[in-house]
Amino acid sequence: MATKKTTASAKKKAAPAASFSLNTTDFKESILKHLHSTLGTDENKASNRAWAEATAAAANDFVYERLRQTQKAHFEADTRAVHYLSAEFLMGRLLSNNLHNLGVFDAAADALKDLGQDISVILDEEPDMALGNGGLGRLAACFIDSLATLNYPAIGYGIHYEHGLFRQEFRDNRQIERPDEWREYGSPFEICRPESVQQVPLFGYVETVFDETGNMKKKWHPGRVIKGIPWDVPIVGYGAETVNILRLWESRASDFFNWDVFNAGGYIDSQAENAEAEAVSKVLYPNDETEAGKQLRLIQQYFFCACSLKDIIRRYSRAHGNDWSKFSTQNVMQLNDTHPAVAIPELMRLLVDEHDLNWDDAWTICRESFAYTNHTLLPEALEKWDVSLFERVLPRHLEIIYEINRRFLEDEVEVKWPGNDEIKAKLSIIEEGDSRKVRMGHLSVVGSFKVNGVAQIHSELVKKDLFPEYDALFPGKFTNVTNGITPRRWLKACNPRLSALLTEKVGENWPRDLELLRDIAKYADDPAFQKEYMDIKLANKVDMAATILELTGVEVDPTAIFDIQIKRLHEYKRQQMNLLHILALYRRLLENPDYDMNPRVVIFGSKAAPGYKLAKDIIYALNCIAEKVNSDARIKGKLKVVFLPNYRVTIAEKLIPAADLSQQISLAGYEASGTGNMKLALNGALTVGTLDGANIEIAEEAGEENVCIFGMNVDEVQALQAQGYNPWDYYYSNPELKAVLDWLDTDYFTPGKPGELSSIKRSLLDGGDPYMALADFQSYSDAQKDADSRYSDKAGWARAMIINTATMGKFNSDRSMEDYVRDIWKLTKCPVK
Ligand code: GPV
Repeated sequence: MATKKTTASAKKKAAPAASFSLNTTDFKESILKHLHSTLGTDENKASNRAWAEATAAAANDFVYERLRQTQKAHFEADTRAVHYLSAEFLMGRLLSNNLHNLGVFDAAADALKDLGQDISVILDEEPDMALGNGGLGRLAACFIDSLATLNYPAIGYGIHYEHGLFRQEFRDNRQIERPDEWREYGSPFEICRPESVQQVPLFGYVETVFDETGNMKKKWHPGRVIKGIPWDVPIVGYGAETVNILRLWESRASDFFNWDVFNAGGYIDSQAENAEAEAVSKVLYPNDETEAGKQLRLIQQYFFCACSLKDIIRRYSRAHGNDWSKFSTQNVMQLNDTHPAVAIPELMRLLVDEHDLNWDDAWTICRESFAYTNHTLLPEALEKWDVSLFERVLPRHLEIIYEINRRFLEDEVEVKWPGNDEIKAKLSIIEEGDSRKVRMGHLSVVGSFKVNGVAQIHSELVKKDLFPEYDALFPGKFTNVTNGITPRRWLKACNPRLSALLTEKVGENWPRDLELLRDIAKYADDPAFQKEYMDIKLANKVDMAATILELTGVEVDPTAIFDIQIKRLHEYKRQQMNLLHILALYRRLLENPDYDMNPRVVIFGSKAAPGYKLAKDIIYALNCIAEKVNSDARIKGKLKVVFLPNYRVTIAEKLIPAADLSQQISLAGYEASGTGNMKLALNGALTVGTLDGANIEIAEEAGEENVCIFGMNVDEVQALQAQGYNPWDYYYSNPELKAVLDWLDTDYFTPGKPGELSSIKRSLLDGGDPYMALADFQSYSDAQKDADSRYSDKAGWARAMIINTATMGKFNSDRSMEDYVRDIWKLTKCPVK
């Protein structure tokens, strides 16, 4: 990273975070003014919500001013910009983040205090903006934070879902889903921009026509048109020099289309049309890493891509008119996975059909403008659309895809591998077979100038296992950018105690330059510093224990090991292996109440996709096991199990600062990167992890001795798969493993209802254990034992935690952004004022 070599002392003298000042008195006046004139209430009767909105409005006075300055600077400089196209942005709460990035958090806290209000209570009013499922959506949120912080011209484009990820409740230990209502009464963090509405055509048919000069043209007669309404969420960079925007599209029925129906006497029908159009942005698909193949999802994807491209073109044309020669020097579009891949044929359609470019020129522009990030190798996540569905929804786009494919196979594949039909079938954007399909990953690779994976090992596997022929055909197209996280949200704001200590030691610039934290490594063996650091960890655990009690009624000991697995529920992430280990510990304690282990609280936070049966069974099992274990007096509180309901960004912000152990236990080769692993390590937790995704790089940075690595590596996994994996071998040869699996068939955890937990055992034995939990079980159990004995060595443990915090600089998402800028986007900074 560019700033790595800057000395700490130079950094300490750098300008403070805020580029303007706002003292407590000003802030107080501003909050009162907004309470009166924006909220129409007064301090004697204001609800917490009103206080929160008034505080947001006070902050917005600055945000909007910086936004205006930013837009002016970008327009005047006419700079190249990146457009981050993503179906998900998992923003979490915005007020606390904006106050931190504006540099006025303390002023706001003091102002509210003077007004008799507690800022933490006020901040708690805000619902999470959960317009994403998990890592992919949260990554997008971290990236736009970093882009604004680094003064890069960037826009995030996505969908303004009315309902974000469902709210999770437990009923009789089972997950039930309730609709998320993040903006039931509006949100103070978004601005509607009716002046930038876009029309989106859908369905219909394609007509071949000839223009005056006899040229053949294609004319799409859409069956419907819906409109996209943009909502802008200001993205405040740290220090608030740049304020970029996240532009989210809301769908509505198109006025003019509706009037026809209305005037024809179809008032009632027109209401049905409204509902259909509004359905497009109504709800986020809750399937993480599985493609559903549903029509509405394809329409969602096309909807936000079509709106975004027209928006980009409108902005471009304002400066460059009909001169398309600079389009790809002014614009780059990053595809966050294949969800926005339909933007490629849409840009072709706009250029060829609507702006009369010839195919070759249009294709050159496309291929110079798109870049694609792959986030998984899981086959069930690689999107494929039935040709018949595509044809119905987007008939012209299907034609364009066929033409892209025909030229690609004839001009590129045939030239490289003449007469090789097998390779052609493999590389074709169309999958042949009983039902023909459009392969969105193939389309993304063919239509982009760069393709990146999200951690070193993942990027290697993308080349080696997923797209080897493409890598041979397009040398240099494939690259890596390791993911990152914003240290503003994931350390400064969420862990104020540790942040204060770090600032005291290395100065106030670490939230920009996380490499500065390396400096604290020199205190790793200093008993006084160790005490300060561990006192903070304990205080965070005490807070967390209170939250656990409040949310679950379970009492936990803050001095116990807080062992945390927080992530979506997936077989490949292997929560079921953690479950087996809990049963093993419980069994050891029952057999020997003096079994030597530190008290441990195993904490889960996780949502299962509503249709993912086994994932929901695992949640159910963990809740049942928790009930039994937590109330079993025989084990004297040495083991507790907690499953926190409705895990989300806001819960993560409380849990991560309180973690001792970070469970990152995916089968090697399956977790593309992981980003929770980075957040937990930055906040001091030791990783119990496989050599998968970014765990490998975390271990490199922290040093092998400061993580607990276990299990098969990618090569060993692939070798075992090739040789033929038989989970029964492990069942019969490991008595403890057999005992805990058999336990699941009894009614021990579900009194009177034997067999209720059997699906987990079945999936691991009859089901073939596709993610090899049984093969890694013993090694996992050993690593957990190792972690336990290291926890007993207080000084050694403190040292390891400190080193973890000190060495996570690489995982600053600012570094990820600089990597993208250097290797892919080629942007230049545009300082504002
Ligand atoms: I594809 N990821 C996700 O959260 N949802 C998805 O639909 C897909 C990928 C995740 C990966 O699983 C993580 O390993 C990765 O860290 C994250 O994307 C961000 O790259």
